[in-house]
Amino acid sequence: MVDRSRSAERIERDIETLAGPHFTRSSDAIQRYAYTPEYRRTLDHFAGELRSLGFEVSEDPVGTFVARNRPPGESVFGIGSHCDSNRNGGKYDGTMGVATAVEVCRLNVEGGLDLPLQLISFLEEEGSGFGQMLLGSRIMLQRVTEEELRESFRALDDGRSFWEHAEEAGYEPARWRESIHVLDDLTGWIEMHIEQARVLQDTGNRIGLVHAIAGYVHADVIVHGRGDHAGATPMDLRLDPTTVLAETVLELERVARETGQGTVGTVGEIEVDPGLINAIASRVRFSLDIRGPVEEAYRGVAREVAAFAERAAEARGMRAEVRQRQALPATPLDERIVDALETAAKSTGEPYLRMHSGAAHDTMCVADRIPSAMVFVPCRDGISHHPAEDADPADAALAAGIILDAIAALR
Ligand code: HGY
Ligand code: MN
Ligand code: MN
Repeated sequence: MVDRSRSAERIERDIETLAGPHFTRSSDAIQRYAYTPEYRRTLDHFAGELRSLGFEVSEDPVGTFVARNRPPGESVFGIGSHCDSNRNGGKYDGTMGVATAVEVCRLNVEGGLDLPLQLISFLEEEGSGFGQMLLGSRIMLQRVTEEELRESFRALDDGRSFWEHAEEAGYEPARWRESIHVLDDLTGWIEMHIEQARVLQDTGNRIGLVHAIAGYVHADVIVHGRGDHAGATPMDLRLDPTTVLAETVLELERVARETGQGTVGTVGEIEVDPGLINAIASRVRFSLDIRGPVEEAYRGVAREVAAFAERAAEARGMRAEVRQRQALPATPLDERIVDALETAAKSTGEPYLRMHSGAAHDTMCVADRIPSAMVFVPCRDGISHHPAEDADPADAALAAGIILDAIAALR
């Protein structure tokens, strides 16, 4: 029988350590991302924990973290998540999943099970470094192009390319295609993560067994207007691109609601040039994040809203460009692994729920090649991508025991 209170203490210790000043670039939120000292220290923290358990630690050609307790070529079961953060992140998104995977590795040793395991912590799941969500797992699954890595993907901090930053950090981006070999020996994959919504909390469940993950479209809309004086320019002589932004935000809300089927739409990034109180904008750029569990539903909303923005700009004598940043399909997960997790959850007597994930996860990429599933734990009031994010290490300890039992049963 797993001593869950000891597991909860160890998971909490890792989370609280990694919430310290050496592991975040901001004192107001958790902020760490690829090729920064804070992220390097986070990986080094997990490397130390895993080496003490006899794991061999390495990184793929661009920096995805890998640790395994078997030599290459031997089958292993994959566990992990990501430990980079949203730029306005909380302590638990991603990091609790990696800390729980490390706890699974500890229990595997202490319980004398010695199950073959490989822990992975994916680079840039949040996209906080280069604006490209799930970048490490998309690279691994060859869902990017070399041109994007060399040219288009640019650092939010200094505009330099991903390639340049990866080389400067000592990695070999030219070998990015070899990243796929991290998956070579995997017989399955389970990622543990906080739910990032409030379904588990509001239904009184401690564990979510995730059988599908919503797909998404990420795009940018750039509207070109004419920068004029805010005071001297009469209303009927203006080409003000912020009017198209305003109309499109409301149209996105209307179409997403009307479409339903779990479809959601968000405008999270807004840039106004020059962004001055007394100057009409010459250009605005805003992001579109459109997701849902039903592919044709959310992709339909993305098409409709893009066409709306172009028409709305033209009707006002301006031009709108819509550029897709990336898109990943809605992803069903592996029923056999979900069933094994359900059997393990049932044996604990604790309340659990089968559900889909509205948030994106690296598991969407891994599932393309490897039978995969996810385990959720509640986070308070569903708050996430915010420093007020809060979750209970006791739930993570429960998840660790369930994951270990499921892996043992799947052998
Ligand atoms: O935005 C997401 O779905 C993930 O948390 N990066
Ligand atoms: Mn996450
Ligand atoms: Mn996130």
